[in-house]
Amino acid sequence: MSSTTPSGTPTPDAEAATVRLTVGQALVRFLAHQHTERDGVTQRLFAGAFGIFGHGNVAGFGQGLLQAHVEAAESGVPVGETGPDELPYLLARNEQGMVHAAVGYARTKERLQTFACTASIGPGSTNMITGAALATIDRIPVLLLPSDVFANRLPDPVLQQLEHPGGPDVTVNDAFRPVSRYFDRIWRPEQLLSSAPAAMRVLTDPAETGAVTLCLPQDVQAEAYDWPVEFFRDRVWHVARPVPEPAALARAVAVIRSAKRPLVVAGGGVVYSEASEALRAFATATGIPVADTQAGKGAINWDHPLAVGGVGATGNDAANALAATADVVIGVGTRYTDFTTASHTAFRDPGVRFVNLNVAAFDAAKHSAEMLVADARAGLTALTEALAGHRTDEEYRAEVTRRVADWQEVTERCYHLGHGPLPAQTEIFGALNELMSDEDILINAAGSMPGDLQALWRARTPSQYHLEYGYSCMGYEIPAAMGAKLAAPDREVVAIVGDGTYQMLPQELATIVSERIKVIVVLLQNHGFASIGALSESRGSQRFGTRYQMRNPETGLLDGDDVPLDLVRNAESFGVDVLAVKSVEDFRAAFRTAVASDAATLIHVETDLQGPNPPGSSWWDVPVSEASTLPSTRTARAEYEAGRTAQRHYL
Ligand SMILES: Cc1ncc(C[n+]2csc(CCOP(=O)(O)OP(=O)(O)O)c2C)c(N)n1
Ligand SMILES: [Mg+2]
Repeated sequence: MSSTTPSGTPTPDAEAATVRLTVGQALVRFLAHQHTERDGVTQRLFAGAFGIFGHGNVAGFGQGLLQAHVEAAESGVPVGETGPDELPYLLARNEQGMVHAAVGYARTKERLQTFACTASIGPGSTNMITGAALATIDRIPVLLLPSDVFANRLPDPVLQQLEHPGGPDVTVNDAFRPVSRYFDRIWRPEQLLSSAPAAMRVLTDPAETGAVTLCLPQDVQAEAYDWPVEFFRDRVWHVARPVPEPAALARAVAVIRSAKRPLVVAGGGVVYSEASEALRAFATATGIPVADTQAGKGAINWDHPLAVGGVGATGNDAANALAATADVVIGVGTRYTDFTTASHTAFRDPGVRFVNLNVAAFDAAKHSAEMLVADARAGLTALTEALAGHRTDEEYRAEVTRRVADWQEVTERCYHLGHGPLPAQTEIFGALNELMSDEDILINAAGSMPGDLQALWRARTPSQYHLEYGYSCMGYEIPAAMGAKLAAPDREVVAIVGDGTYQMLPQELATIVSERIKVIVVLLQNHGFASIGALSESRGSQRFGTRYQMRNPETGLLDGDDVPLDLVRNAESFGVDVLAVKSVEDFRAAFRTAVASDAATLIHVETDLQGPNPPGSSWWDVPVSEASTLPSTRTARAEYEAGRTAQRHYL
């Protein structure tokens, strides 16, 4: 029996009312009615659905998307607006890319809004696994809807079905389990009634969020059921700001008060919690310097008197010198990756202790810390209050000022090297830093860029610096820029990609063109892997296999001529405007042209493969072969063993 309006609004006899819809139709309607609320602002949880159709979803979830759209249009919803039961659909080009786009969107929205991603069964679905891992590692909410094999098993084995001889309920989608924070398979329609709300709870929980996966068998997607209309009522998920437990706060305060050389390490949690103001207030009041991680850069503006910049393996000398001698490290919203801890060599004071403020107990407990489980903003505000009157020594603060000033000189030099004949990429970053406005968004994930940016980028706002460095996934940048621009249409979104990254996942440029999304892509063309090439050389592997060269018939190796790949024409073929430059001055002009344009532009800039990169003072644990016939490897192994002696546990 159906007794609802098309929007799912309950009628007076709502208790008993049901509406007959397929699982695909029901899920679309359910998702359209989910909202988040934080600090009094309520918004839809799902801005839409990215998708690529195949036989697994075209007639199920896909039909649900279409029907909702047609019904909205028929009920008078104008073109370009979204009906109350509807999810706008965006056709992506690669399933991995569409998950990255959803992550880019959700991150720009501070995890309060996201996209659903629908994929066909088999390869369409497993293409999303890399994106799922990235989302879960980076703690960003995305809803993944991989299609799955028939629940009724009648036509088995269907196209693209894995047959596990000892387990007919095992499908390729089980590979999502370890990379999802919530995973379920909807074998029967009514399972959605409990599983869909459970999935929403995980998506909107700041401590648990990540990839949430609901596998949808293709026959079940098309199966009808009489749903209680209550299932489709507007729901609001209140995104919590847990406050610290008073006893835990007192313990944390006691440790901080005992410190002579405290240092804050600000991570992504500060940004997601919109705690920048609280962080600045904490630093200003206590005189405690603040270093940042890749996800936390910009949480404090670079020119705040107590901001010391990036810490760790790719950090700067100032932050690393302070880390090396800190007696109390206050980690706020950080998960302490090896880049932050320089593989457990950054914090060297023999008695160093940690106070970790984190919404996730899992992260708060790291390094035997005094745990302060709370929202970053609530926790920082409480700490500032409880520490009233407490301040670091003037001498320590003077040292901070001096070290930061020294590093800013290095930054200036790296920004204006005058390197030739091709520019160093640090000069391009200098130009970008100057040309981009405070609210514009810079996106990057992999290659030699993240290290340089972590050391050099002067982030003025928390939203300006969008580095995906949890999974450091080549190919994230272009689709993520698309997602970020959808989330922030009034800001310039600039994706920086290497030539290697570009070749891995350029396809969403086609989506960018078809959706008329104006992004700027800066392609740093250096004909190989500057990052892994330098790493290879430093670890004794002689840059083997890290340049794009033809196989040489004389040596049998990839050391022939440069591969005649033309990325300018390649990018043009997608329909984006392309500007090719070879100097910093021309780059500046090209960037201004790109900003002035309404269309997506890719700036192709030739840069020097060999850098130079900013000077590094830190260490990263990348094991070198213990036995080798190559002298370069043996030398590197000896250096590696020497480096390891600085590694320690924090027990
Ligand atoms: C999907 C993926 N595969 C492999 C890697 C390992 N990796 C890190 S950087 C890099 C090379 C990147 O080359 P490019 O994009 O040209 O940047 P460059 O190093 O030249 O700055 C590789 C292969 C990765 N991070 N992600
Ligand atoms: Mg390169």
